[in-house]
Amino acid sequence: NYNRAQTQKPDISPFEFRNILAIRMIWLPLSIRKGQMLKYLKIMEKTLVIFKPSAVERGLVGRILARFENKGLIIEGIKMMQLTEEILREHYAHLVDRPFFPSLLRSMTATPVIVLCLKGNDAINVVRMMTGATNGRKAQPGTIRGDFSVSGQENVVHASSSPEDAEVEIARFFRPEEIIEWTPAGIGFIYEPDER
Ligand code: IDP
Ligand code: MG
Repeated sequence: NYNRAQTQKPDISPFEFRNILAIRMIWLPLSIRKGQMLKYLKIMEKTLVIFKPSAVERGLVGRILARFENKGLIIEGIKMMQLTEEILREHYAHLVDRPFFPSLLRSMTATPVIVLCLKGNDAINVVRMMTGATNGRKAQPGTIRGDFSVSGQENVVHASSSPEDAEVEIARFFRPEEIIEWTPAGIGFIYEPDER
């Protein structure tokens, strides 16, 4: 029954909810242990990944996706789409004046791409580390770019580079209803309680 994987949200009356909230607000300043404090901070992050035309065209989608799944990242959004000049001028706004921008535009619109929203503790950093340096020739072996690319432009994946960028980029490529919040049934074997 795949519904078991969904986050279980118990029915709770507004009255009970207010009580729990009041208890938490008193308890929070009292809980000085790191583990207890962490429970009240939002440590699960979401990040945006794009499988570029260089990944789609070369049939690398499954292998790259498997790396993220193997790592324990949680897929909360995934779809195929055709990028346009308009969305790329926004997404690569920091590069529009660079001489290689027309070439980057052509490359990123050459085939449809696959966009993903991945969730995890410190997901933005974790995914960037897995992605490797921009230029595939400089990226460490073992990273996605290091293992699957030899080019500065045709570097198979995009990954958000900061929490601010991640938020904007997820909203740029997904409608809110396309991001599905859920928790795998086996989350306790991916993280310890204080890590999620
Ligand atoms: P990033 O993808 O590692 O975050 P950015 O500097 O944000 O790197 O550049 C976005 C994308 O633009 C790169 O992934 C790459 O495809 C392309 N790009 C960046 N610099 C160059 C370059 O010097 N020549 C060709 N393409 C480049
Ligand atoms: Mg970038």
